[in-house]
Amino acid sequence: MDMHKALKDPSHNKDLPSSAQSRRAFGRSVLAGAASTLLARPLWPQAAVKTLKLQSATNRQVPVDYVGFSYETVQLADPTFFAADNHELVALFRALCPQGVLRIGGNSSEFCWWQTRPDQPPPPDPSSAGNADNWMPHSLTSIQPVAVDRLAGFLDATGWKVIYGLNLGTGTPERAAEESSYVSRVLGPRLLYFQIGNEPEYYRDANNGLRPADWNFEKYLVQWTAIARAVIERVPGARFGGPDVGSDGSWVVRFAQEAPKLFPERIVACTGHYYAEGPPDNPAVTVARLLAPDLRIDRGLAPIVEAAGSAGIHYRMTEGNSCYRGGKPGMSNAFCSALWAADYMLKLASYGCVGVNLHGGGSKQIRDALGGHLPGESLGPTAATVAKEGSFYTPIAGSRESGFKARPVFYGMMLAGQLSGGRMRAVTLDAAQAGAMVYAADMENGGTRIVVINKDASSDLLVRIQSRSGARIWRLEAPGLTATTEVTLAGAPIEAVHPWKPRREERIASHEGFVDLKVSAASAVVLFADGRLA
Ligand code: BDP
Repeated sequence: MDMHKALKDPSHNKDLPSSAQSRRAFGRSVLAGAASTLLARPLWPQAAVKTLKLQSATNRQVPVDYVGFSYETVQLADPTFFAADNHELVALFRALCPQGVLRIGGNSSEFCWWQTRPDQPPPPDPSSAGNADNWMPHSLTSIQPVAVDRLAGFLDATGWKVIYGLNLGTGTPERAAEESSYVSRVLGPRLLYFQIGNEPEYYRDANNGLRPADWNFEKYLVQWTAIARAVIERVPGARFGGPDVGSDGSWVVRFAQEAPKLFPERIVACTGHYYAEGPPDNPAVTVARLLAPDLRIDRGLAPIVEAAGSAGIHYRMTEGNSCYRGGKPGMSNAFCSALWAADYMLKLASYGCVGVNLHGGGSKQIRDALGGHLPGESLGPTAATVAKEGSFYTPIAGSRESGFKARPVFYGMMLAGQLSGGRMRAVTLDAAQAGAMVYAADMENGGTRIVVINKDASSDLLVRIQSRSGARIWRLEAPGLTATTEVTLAGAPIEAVHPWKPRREERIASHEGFVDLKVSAASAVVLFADGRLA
């Protein structure tokens, strides 16, 4: 797999959905209730209806902590951010998931240093300082123990756990040992595992420069091992994930094969990142491409999940989003990113990935992580206003002062999260329709849940599901693919100040052994069947 790289090549071309498809005119809004369902059936032109086919359950269990966020380590420089009394942020984390995973890392993890005493001198300036062509942070930031104390409270308040990134790029085994010892003591069971280094295969790239041009996996593993050993000396129970690559799947496979032999029982996950598109200032990065089929996942993920499985460990996509280099205004912060995220997260679950973290945070933190660059800022008249609230791709925008809000992509994550805790079932439609994606899972309580995503902005999607009993549905809707406001899930916005609950939960009755569902153009649905579907 070479996911991120393929994206970084602007010539990469995907098949675009046939947006020219004519929009089917339906005389009225159907399926608002059982009665209208019965009446609606005859209005549907038979040829347009797709029958959904469910196969038996797979062995892909979607963990309850499947969904999560990824933040820059530099976010810890403000100890009031991940803090129990940051109530709005706590509320939004809890709204997404009662037990999610926060991953802390990113480029800035390579430029943060652990400061235990106020008089402790900082390490020397990094070589990136003052080099405008370098896309890594240009200065070092100290992280104080108080940030980890507060993080513990934040994790208690949210019910979340953390994957904690240590510095390989500019760090030392001694500082990593100090930091990990404190982090592990204070976080205890809230700490899932450490990672060491962020996207290490890029260190040799000219715009990164953390290591010379002869940097390779062998050299990486030697340096990784030196830090892991130092950590284990201070934290006897330490666990690790890695290599947290940007894109190079061959590093993941080698890590899965070699690291567990060096440290038996201590390596719990293989990890990597995935950005659907980028950079934002490339005109080829468009909404249409974001929503087009993305074969890199289909081609790339299976061998990695398999390599992890052979090593007895899991694969987690610890970082990613719709567009690298901070996201693209009008796309990453718009409703299309919600439909993308729901599809992306569930597709990964269907391949046996155990979790997905979407990256975000403030514009300042992401700009600093990118060497002072945030290319989306100069794109279009509203970009600067959007950036004031947060990076373009962040699922949660805002600040303690101004309040926090869920961006559209958050809604897509929340929709995907409805299958957490379930066992995936293979599911298909009997005839293809551009932009139509379906996922299903059997839940422990006996019901089956189905997510239907219609990424096509010009055609409604009509789906027929075999079911003798009825179902409830929640719709994920917005005024259009590029809408940045008025996004709702089950008729309700997700707000930091009120706990989210469904406002419009539609019921569909079964009619002659089938449930019929209309998924409007550019929208998605989660269907909760009353029982387990055959
Ligand atoms: C990833 C880095 C992260 C950046 C992100 C981006 O890990 O720190 O913020 O790319 O490009 O490669 O937006």
